[in-house]
Amino acid sequence: MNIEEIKNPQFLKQLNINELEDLSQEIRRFIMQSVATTGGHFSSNLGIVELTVAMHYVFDAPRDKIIFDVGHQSYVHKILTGRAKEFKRLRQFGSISGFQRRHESEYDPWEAGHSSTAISGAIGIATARDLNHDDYNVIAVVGDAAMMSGESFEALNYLGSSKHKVIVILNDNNMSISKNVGGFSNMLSDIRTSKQYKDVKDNYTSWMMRSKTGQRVYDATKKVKDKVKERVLADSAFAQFDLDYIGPVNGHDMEELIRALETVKELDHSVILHVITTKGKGYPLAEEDKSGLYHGVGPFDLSKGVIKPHHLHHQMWSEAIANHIEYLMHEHDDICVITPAMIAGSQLGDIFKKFPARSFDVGIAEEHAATFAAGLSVAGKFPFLAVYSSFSQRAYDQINHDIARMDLPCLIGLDRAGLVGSDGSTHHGVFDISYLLAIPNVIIMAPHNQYEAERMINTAYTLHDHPYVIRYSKGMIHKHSRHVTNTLQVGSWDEIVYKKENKVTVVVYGDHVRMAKNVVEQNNLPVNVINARFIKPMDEEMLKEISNTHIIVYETVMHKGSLGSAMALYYEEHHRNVKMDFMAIGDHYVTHGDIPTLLHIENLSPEDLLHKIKEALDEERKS
Ligand SMILES: Cc1ncc(C[n+]2csc(CCOP(=O)(O)OP(=O)(O)O)c2C)c(N)n1
Repeated sequence: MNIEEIKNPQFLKQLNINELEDLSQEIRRFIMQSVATTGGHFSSNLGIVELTVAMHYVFDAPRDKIIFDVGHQSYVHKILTGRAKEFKRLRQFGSISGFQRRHESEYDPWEAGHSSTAISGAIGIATARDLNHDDYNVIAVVGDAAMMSGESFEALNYLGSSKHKVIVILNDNNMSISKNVGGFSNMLSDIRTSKQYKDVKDNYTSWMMRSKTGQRVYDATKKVKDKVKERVLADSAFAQFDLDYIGPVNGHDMEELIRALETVKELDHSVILHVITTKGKGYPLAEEDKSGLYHGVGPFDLSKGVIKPHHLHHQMWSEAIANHIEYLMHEHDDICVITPAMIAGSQLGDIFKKFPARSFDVGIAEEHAATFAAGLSVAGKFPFLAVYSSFSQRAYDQINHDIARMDLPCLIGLDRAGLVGSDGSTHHGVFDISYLLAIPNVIIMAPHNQYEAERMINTAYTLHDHPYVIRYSKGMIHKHSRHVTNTLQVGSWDEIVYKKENKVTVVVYGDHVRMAKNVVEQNNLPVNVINARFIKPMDEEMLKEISNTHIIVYETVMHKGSLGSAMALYYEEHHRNVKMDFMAIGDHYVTHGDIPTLLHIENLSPEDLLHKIKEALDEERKS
């Protein structure tokens, strides 16, 4: 069958088990080929093919609401709901997102990108359904790692006492991006492997082979369920939440899946259906991957597999930061490293190998990660918490209430700061400056190259006086093998290009320093470029010095609460009448697309900066 011709999932109802299995294989091949061409989430989608086909066979979307937690594993769902043609431009500007999006399809009842919201959202929808006297199913599909995050637990706790039915499908592949961690994960492993479970499962499966839907199914299910509860799950988390549990079932066995889904559909109350899948199913390299290499991929050759690019002279920002932290860890045994489930993305693999006792992957648990860091700091350690800027939003209260309020020495590395491209609105790191500027005690830094980053890290460690935040982008920077050991004056800005007679000044930080310098130098413009490497505190001497020039503040963060807005407030408070232009993101969410396209859409491209500078120069010439 031509996968691109699929309009909606209705046709599935006419297929028999063999045909559903064949279709699953075709969809799997389609995903492999198209994601290897465009890049995107690879292994999670290969693992969920049969489960998604079976869900659309048993349920009636869009009437029944299927919510994928995070949404990165919704490709099969997108294909079955008429979006296969769009996969050629997956995650590109103007095309389909890599996550569920309500405006994209009536089959997407929910949106996410950050994890562990599906069960809460599903409970809300189910509650509204019942208040409206409607009758449809609400299904939340949640990965085993997303299930362990706090919001999922809060939702499960609530669901256990709610009368509004939600079907929670636990898609358990024993993997987060890399290996899943934690006690709950161990509990799931026990269920998967225990002999006891196997006995129960055998009974359960053989029962299911005979089952019919309706009251008989319910009664029988209840018996099995009670048996499962009694024999295996007496101590399990789900029983403690007072929730029904069925499974585990083999997530690659179509017949078993359909019977299990028909069973949970017939129940009159909420249930957890535990489905075991293999992440990367069908592509051996992805099946074996434990590091997360195949979780999200760029374009790659299927016949060769993903080859990690080795750049001699360049490196990712995350790599530069991790390398220097590792360098310091050799010297200082009080430095500890924490990541909420992002070892691979934050390039912490080497640190975890070399310093296992001082490296902590806490799972998808940003709130816990921040308060855990606070605890380490209180007891005399120096924590480095590496967290993606957008995911750090989860830990706002912990950074504020636990770290900053106690003014605890630590370093928070905000990775993927600024626009991130194809992951889109949920993932752009554009809010951190706005939310951090309001918090007392926090020093906010944005380096423009490796040496500056190292000096910032040294400063935070040497001074040991406050929480420091260092924000860096998804981009690449020049690589130096030598490390620097000196520090910076906190709050000092740097004159990259400066002449007293210049009437226009561009204030910029991070990656954009180089861009602004290039724009000014390549066009021979009489314009200052200031590297505002400390967003907080600002360099007041420099603020005074440039206050008689026309200032352009260029940032790729939300304008409200930006450095530009802090500067404007400073000048206002000091009664200085300064001409200022602001280049930043307006009051809207930025969509997905490659970064140059997004910069263009947001009027933040180098050409836009050049245009703004020329306007300012014209204005100054005239005045
Ligand atoms: C709050 C938050 N933190 C981190 C991430 C990054 N992230 C995306 S998917 C993922 C792993 C999800 O694992 P799991 O839920 O088991 O689903 P799987 O991909 O294995 O199917 C992580 C950590 C995120 N999306 N949201």
